[in-house]
Amino acid sequence: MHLSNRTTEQWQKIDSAHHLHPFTDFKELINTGTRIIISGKGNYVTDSENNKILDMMAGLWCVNIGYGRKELAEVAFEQMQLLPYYNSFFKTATTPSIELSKILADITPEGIERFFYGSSGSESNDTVVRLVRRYWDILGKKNKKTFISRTFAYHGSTMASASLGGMQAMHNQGDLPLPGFVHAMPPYQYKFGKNINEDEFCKFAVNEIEKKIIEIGSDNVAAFIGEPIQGAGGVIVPPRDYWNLIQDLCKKYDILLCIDEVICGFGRTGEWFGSQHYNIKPDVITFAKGITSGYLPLSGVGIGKKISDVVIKQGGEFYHGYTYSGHPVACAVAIENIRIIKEERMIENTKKNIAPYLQKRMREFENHPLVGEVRGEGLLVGVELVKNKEKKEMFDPVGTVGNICRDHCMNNNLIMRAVRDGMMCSPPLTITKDDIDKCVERFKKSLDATLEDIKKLDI
Ligand code: PXG
Repeated sequence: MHLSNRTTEQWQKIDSAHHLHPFTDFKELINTGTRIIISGKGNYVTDSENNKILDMMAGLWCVNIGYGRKELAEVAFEQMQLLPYYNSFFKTATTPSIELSKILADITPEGIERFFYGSSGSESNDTVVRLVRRYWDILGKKNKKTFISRTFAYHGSTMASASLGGMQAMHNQGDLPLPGFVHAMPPYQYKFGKNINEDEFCKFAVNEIEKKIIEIGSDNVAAFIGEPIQGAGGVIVPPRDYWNLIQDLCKKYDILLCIDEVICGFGRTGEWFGSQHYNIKPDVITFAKGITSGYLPLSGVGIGKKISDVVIKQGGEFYHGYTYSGHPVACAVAIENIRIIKEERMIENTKKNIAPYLQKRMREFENHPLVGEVRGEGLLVGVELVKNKEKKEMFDPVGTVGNICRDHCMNNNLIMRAVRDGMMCSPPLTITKDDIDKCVERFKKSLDATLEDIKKLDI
């Protein structure tokens, strides 16, 4: 393979001299060096030392059909030869973006029928903010500007999408959130609802949102935005009724419901979209990641009649768009990716076979002395590591134990993601029962090693 003729050490040296990594402590990384990933096949990636690593994170929650599917490379190759790029700004369009829009109208939640493309979830969430504000503006409700989101939400890294997100550490850098973005409590029962049952917690969590609406005044609130299951925030699974009640709240106060499907979309919950898993009908959705299984960057916003009736009928230009909106190669890859998901019945298989097996096997860890809770739906799992199981006491300072465990997993050729002191899985939809068994075995070893470290280091 071209370019792979350097040693690991050489790669690391060049990397630390010239490459700044996202969400990384630059100084620390220069000291520790990176692991160089060379290739991928199925549910595994291989590094420059020839370790074959089980990728239980599907890259970054995105490689839904697994690595190494030649069909995607082939359609990209064909489309690049036919037409590598053309824009859709000035009364032109390319065929893959048209075809993809039709396909998406069929599989997205009921009522969603028109799509505006970008190249990342962050960009598309910026589109959501601009589109939703324009909607209220056209309707003459010029004060309806504020977005309500939740703590630990992740909606991206641009100024607006990081403002939508509820990550304190991100807000601390760069004077965020921008005005017009507020956050309420997420449905994270292990942390915020320790001594109440699920129904009581559900009412409490929804009430916190309603209080926020009332505090700001519904005349000033444009939309509520949320991930069906919060991913990067730690696989926060809401109580079963939560989303129905939030949908009711949005109707009651005339607020748009925006659902960020960037992680939950394209099969992760065992339905095409998380909104279908929770049986809600959002006004706006955002998607990215799984639409191309990460093979090429592509994202989008989907809207239904309620919004398009206003923004289309009104006329006048929407002054917003990206060079790569509707990129023909990315759209061609998305079409092929969706075809494969359908043809190989990956979503049905996730729902009926693989997700129940993953959930069952991972819940075995509830008996481990380090584990406070195992939660998840579909192919999303979060394992909360805690200082004291009985008292539901979390580690302080937060994050050290999670990172120790993540490193043990990696040394055991298992990729899981640490969020604070929780360990997350979000594997490809192609994950097999055999691979899940391997994951459980390697994760057990890693957890035991973490427990030993905690004792030694007196954390
Ligand atoms: N919304 C959600 C729900 C996401 O998970 C984005 C928007 C932004 O997408 P882009 O394509 O701009 O990255 C995401 C992205 C992590 C991690 O550490 C998760 C994401 C991105 C980076 C890191 O778990 N999710």
